[in-house]
Amino acid sequence: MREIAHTVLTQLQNHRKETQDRRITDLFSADPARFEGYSVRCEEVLFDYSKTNINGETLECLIELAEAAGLSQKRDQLFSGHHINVTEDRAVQHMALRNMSNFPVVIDGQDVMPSVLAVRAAMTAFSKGVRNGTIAGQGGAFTDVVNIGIGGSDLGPVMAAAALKPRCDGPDLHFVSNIDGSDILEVLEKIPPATTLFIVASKTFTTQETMTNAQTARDWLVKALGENAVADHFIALSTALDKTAAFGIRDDRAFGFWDWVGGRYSVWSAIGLSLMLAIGPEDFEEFLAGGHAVDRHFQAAPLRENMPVLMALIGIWHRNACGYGTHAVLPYDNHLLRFPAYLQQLDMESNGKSITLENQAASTQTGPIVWGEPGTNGQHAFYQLIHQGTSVVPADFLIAAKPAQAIGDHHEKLAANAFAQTEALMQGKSAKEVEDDLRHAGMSEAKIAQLTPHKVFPGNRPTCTFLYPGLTPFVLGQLVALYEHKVFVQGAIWNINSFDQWGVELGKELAGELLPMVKGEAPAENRNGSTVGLLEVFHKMRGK
Ligand code: G6Q
Repeated sequence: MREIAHTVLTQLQNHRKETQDRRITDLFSADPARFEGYSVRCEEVLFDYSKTNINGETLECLIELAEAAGLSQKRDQLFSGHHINVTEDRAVQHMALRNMSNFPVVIDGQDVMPSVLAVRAAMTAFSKGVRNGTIAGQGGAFTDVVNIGIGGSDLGPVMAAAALKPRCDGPDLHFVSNIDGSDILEVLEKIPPATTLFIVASKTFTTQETMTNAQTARDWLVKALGENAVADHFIALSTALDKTAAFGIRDDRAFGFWDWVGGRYSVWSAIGLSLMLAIGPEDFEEFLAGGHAVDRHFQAAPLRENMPVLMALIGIWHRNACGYGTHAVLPYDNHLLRFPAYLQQLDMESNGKSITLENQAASTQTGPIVWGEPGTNGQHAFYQLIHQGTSVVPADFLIAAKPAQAIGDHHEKLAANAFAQTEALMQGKSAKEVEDDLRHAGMSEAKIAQLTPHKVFPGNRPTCTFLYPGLTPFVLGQLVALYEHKVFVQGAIWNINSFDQWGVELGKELAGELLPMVKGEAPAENRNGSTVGLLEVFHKMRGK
């Protein structure tokens, strides 16, 4: 963090110290219009942050921090194609993929929109062909599609296909990501080779997991249908089109993208083809349009009304002023089952850094641990800690006004639970309230004294709520883009590079060294005692 921003951060931390005992409920008592003042709308999405411990002064300080960190200039650099991913010397322009305007997007002196639109047109034509059966496998129209990819080449389509499940009217979609053989075997067991399309989704086309799974799928298909079937049954999504041909994939079945699309930002690109096959090109365009609407909002709205900026600033308050270490994402929307996992990659791979852009050790905490599960399931599991544990966990709640599938009063009950949890977390329950309740229930004074401390809820725990009419492709596009820009704003304030991921490399390197030892082809030399011991027992357990 740079000097000036640091000074403002210290002010913010002092402000926190001074307001340590402030109750969120008191902020509501002091300001009857707090909901209006501390909620913001962007198209279909309402973001309510009134149940956080933030007032006008806090917000002023946070906005000052964003300005001191040069947020507006950094945002301009992002959208104008600067190589802000400095360690990889790349621009960051996934927004071009959802650019629904007629404006050019220039990267390295060239408008990339003609290539973006050409790939999208090719994806659309291919999707239409597969969905109407004019593009078919050797046994006829494709009934099943298997996306083989991992990390950014998996999580986006997996999350979005689950989110939009009621819209999935194309071939059945399967995802294989893990190198664990069970992942692919369990899919291969249930699909018919003659009507299955395999998508090899890999930006680099070198990732161990994906290339191993792709080769296994290829061998399986060749065994069933012969070598000639590969050209009809395999397609690729990659930036390495030279490598896809070597695998046996036809040039017109390889859908490209570019190095300015980071893996975890690639669901908008050709990597989204499995999603497009499942929901159809029109819905996919709606998804892009939702993302684009957020891009326009992020660029134009004043900071005080800018949804991703506010999301980020609230996160900074919680992380750097209040010292909270984690952030929970709690969708009251079963279709958002994989959204927390998606956000884990987006946030933790982007901002889990400790070196600044000036090559200094970060002097403040950076990205929090992101986690979560859909409600109401979580309520019967980990919410105990959120309500009464020693750690405060700021949480995002997400809920649609209308259900994806209506039945009885399920949705009203779901919504009541979501709103109730945010109330309970904020209000808590005092010892006096507990005692009154217990007395009213006729309990003895001795028992009341023993039980009361266990039934007290400290409250004052912050939550934000996202409310939207229904989980449409447009709304999903908005939600994803909102969190993307939130992560960008936080990275800008922490002065780190949110777009590289060197931290995933060392483990890969060591796995490469260890493989011959695991296979028993090389002795376990020069390793630490634990690894040597583990390898020895591993081989013994395998009877070798
Ligand atoms: C994302 C990361 C990472 C990447 C996977 C798959 O930002 O870079 O999750 O997406 O490692 O990489 P490939 O697409 O190259 O196979």
